[in-house]
Amino acid sequence: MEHDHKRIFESFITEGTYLDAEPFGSGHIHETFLIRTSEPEMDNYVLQKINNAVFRNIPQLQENIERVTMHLRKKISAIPDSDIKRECLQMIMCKDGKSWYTDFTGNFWRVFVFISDHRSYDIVDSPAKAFEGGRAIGRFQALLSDLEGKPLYETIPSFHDVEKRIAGFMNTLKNDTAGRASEITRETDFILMRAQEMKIIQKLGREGKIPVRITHNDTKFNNILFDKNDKSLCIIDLDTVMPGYFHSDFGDAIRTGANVTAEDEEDLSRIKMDIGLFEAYAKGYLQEMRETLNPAEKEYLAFAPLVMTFEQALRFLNDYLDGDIYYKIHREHHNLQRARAQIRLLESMEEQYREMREIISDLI
Ligand code: ADP
Ligand code: GN1
Ligand code: MG
Repeated sequence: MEHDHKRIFESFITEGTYLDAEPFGSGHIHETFLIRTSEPEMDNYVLQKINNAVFRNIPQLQENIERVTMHLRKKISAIPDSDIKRECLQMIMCKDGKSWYTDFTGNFWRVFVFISDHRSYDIVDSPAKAFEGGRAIGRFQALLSDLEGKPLYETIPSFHDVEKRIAGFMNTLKNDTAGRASEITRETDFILMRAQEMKIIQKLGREGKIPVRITHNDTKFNNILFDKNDKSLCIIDLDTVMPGYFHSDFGDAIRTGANVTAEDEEDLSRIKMDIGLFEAYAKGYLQEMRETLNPAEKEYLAFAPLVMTFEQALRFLNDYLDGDIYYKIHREHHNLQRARAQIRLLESMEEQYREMREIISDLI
């Protein structure tokens, strides 16, 4: 459906004159557009049609982001020489006083200031970038550790609850609504064989050994924006900032930032976790977070990428079984392809797990 981007954009309190809109970025969830303004000295903007099948409660989602960005803004602006415009995501209010706009067909829209002159990476090609990414995520977690007020809303309930995801997968498999279960028996066996061991972080969480923190929960490497010198600038995609375990952020950044290929690489023989990128990321992360992590968090840090890669394989496979209803897909069988790539990546991590553990224990 064609939307009137100009009219929607003009419902927000922006500066500059609408020039044009074009689809932007490679996110899997929202529809994102870059809005250019006519005046070169004015900001450009990002307009997003929020995926409300994924995020069911828009007021809560938006309230979380308002609180988080306000807190980050306060803290980052107090840092000497900070460039607040580019180091902190800025959401723009709508003329009716809310931070989102509802169009006449019931779609929800929001606007951010476009972070100018940034780089983002779907694949990381140097330890220096991995180190910077690690630092950025560590810093992000540290900055949010003293968010005041009530807990953030759980914008997607049980988002990284591996136990629930496994149970949900069994159910999807049984119902087999899209009639695809028989195509994926190898992948299903792979998942089920590992189901028990992947629950360990959650079990330690339940026992109170691993604490609930404020985490980003979607630290795909391309959600870290860099400047032109490849220094980390800003963490975006704040929809899932909520209570969680540090491991989810560490693990997901390794899953995406230490894989030498794309997340959906078709040639499985090319997929590998690069141990040098892992080490560089861990160094950056621990530089910021070494003092904060408790012993159990440290002990299970090296295992986190395996859990997150497992979870992602499971989620892609589950969506394939469901008939591709959650993630944007770009071709037939895309979710199956993605799941296979994650399975191969997990195997590569398993092959290198001893080394991963040694690296973390040397760094701690
Ligand atoms: P999704 O949840 O669909 O991944 P994101 O919020 O991550 O949505 O946005 C999708 C893409 O849009 C990002 O990967 C990034 O390239 C771009 N993007 C989002 N917000 C901004 C921003 N404020 N400035 C520049 N680029 C942005
Ligand atoms: C989605 O929004 P995006 O594209 O950064 C997803 C992540 C997955 C990722 C896999 C809210 O991330 O959890 O890990 O795709 N986000 C949501 O590519 O489900
Ligand atoms: Mg994103």
